Amino acid sequence: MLILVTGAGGFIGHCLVKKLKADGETVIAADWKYPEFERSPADRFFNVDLRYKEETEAIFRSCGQFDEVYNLAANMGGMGFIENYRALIMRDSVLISTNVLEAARKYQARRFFYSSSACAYNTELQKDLNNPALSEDMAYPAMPEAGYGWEKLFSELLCQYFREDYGLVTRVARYHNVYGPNGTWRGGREKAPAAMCRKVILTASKGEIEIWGDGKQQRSFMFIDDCVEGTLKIMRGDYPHPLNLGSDELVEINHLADIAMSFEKKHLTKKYIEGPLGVRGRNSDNSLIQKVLGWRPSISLNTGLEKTYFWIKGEIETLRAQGVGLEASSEIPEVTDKRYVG
Ligand code: GKE
Repeated sequence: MLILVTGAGGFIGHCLVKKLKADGETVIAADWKYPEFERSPADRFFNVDLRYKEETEAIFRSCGQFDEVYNLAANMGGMGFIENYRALIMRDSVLISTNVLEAARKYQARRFFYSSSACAYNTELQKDLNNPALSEDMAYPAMPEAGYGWEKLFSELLCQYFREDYGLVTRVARYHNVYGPNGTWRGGREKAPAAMCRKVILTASKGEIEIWGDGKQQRSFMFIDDCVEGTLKIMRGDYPHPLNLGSDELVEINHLADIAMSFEKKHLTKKYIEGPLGVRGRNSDNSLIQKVLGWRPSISLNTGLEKTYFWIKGEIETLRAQGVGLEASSEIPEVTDKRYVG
């Protein structure tokens, strides 16, 4: 098949391209940046800015009719980023989502996939610890994560209306905090799993690591291989409405840090500091995806985090050998690239 993956310079997009190439597909990649850690195996890589209609359409004009379009492009990151750049994220991602969807319609793509997020869920339902897992109907009445979450809901609805009004076959997954090798692990856009690994790796035993908040926040974290496999399942299935794609293995951030420490038997103390917290508790209810697609994630947090930990450790050793200084503590990213604020 001829397949387009936007956001192919990002973590999940790049891993999806690798899987599709391994399956023997013809894969066109598009992003304003190349993958951070390794070369893209795509048959062609359009280094374009999908916020602009012309640049987006040029891909479709040049490649012809796609069998599948996966729109994973967005300006996003972990809480350190999405809490500090709401206008930027919402403006950029609404433009990207709209341009890619419209081009897919105009050039008659056979199927369209959009990566939504657990941040689309009503935050009022995520205020308690040991909270109920989020099922798909809990996005409305709407009160999603500020900025980022509203763009996700907007784009979900746009996919629904393009299906209803134009007959475009659209599929939507709500990703729940995806992590793994090749994921961003420093610079401020990283999410908690990579952040905990980096902090533990860069802190000598008996030292201390910083944790935002009280560490009692709860999340579930889905390993990248499960995310890629579930994405293909949803794209190629017949269920047209948004589906959770996440792990239902609930973990407290304090315990996430303990798991990271266990890999090299480090005993570090936790220093609780101010930071962007997001919701108090969030988990994925996987009963609907199991019912409609017979699918559930298969990689445990311990297994996935260990792979991630030692991959990050390898990256750190490579950078250290190049004389790059590295910080354990998290930073809030300074967005200086002019395209982001253009
Ligand atoms: N990133 C990060 N870095 N989070 C930390 C840190 C740290 O050093 N220390 C503690 N935390 C806490 C955060 O305060 C938050 O309560 C929890 O870990 C998870 O933060 P996160 O992984 O950055 O992001 P969230 O799960 O809150 O939200 C993310 O959800 C995804 C979908 O599930 C979003 O930022 C998006 O990346 C995405 O929509």
